[in-house]
Amino acid sequence: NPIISAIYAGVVQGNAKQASEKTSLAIGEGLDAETILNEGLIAAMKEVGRLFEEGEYFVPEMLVSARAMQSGMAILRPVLIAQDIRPAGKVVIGTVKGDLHDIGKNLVSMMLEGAGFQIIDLGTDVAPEKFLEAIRQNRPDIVGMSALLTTTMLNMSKTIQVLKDGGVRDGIKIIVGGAPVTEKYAAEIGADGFSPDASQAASLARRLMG
Ligand code: B1M
Repeated sequence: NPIISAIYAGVVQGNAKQASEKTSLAIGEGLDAETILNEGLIAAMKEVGRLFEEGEYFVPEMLVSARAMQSGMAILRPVLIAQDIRPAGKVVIGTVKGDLHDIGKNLVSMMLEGAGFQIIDLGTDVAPEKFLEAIRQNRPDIVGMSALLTTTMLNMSKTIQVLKDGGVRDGIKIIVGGAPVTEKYAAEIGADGFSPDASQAASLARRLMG
């Protein structure tokens, strides 16, 4: 379908106007919302992830594409909600306590949204108790933690302990990332997954959903 192709191209090229206008057009033409989502927006973000992993796209290109995807999502979301189309899963995400860096976390959120997940973003400087409360309230499938400082990285481990003590650890999958975080550290603190970048975080989340 040429309209779906135009949505796809709008997102891959980072053209937010094209992505949102063509999404409106597709809805107006009566195209299926799930098709617009899966073959337009999500397929395009998958391609953006691939281009990033191949080194053709860098963080700025990925951010611009993610914004284009979000502008299409903003138009499609009410239609999806009205049709009760289920998201791929629910994710609670935040940057851990003491840490104010949020560019990487936002990028991860956008890639997860691009992969069809519903995102509850707790922001930065998120205390372990705040993660716990958000999990109790929202019942997510996945909890994501980001840290950019070697000092705040330790709060990932503290948060996992608080989630264990709060009795919610077993019902969720925990994924972690951020510049100082490694696969080895993730395993040490008992996280379920680590991803070095936003694009692989989306494929990791899909894998963890089974
Ligand atoms: Co800060 N800072 N900073 N900083 N800052 C670093 C991290 C630092 C490495 C710079 C340096 O000294 N070379 C250094 C940390 C040293 C260390 O701990 N080893 C540092 C420092 C020291 C500080 C302050 C302490 C400086 C000071 O005040 N003395 C201070 C701390 C504030 C605080 O948090 N309490 C501070 C402040 C700031 C700014 C506010 C000025 C600003 C943040 C603005 C913002 O985020 N809104 C800032 C910035 C911009 C940086 C650098 C330059 C860039 C970080 C960034 O956004 N990268 C950074 C240097 C660097 O990393 N080269 C630095 C781009 C982003 C897309 O990458 O965040 O790595 P990243 O995310 C990636 C992956 O890591 C991964 O996917 C993302 C996309 O591919 N990922 C995940 C991230 N989270 C994930 C979660 C996942 C999965 C993957 O699952 C849930």
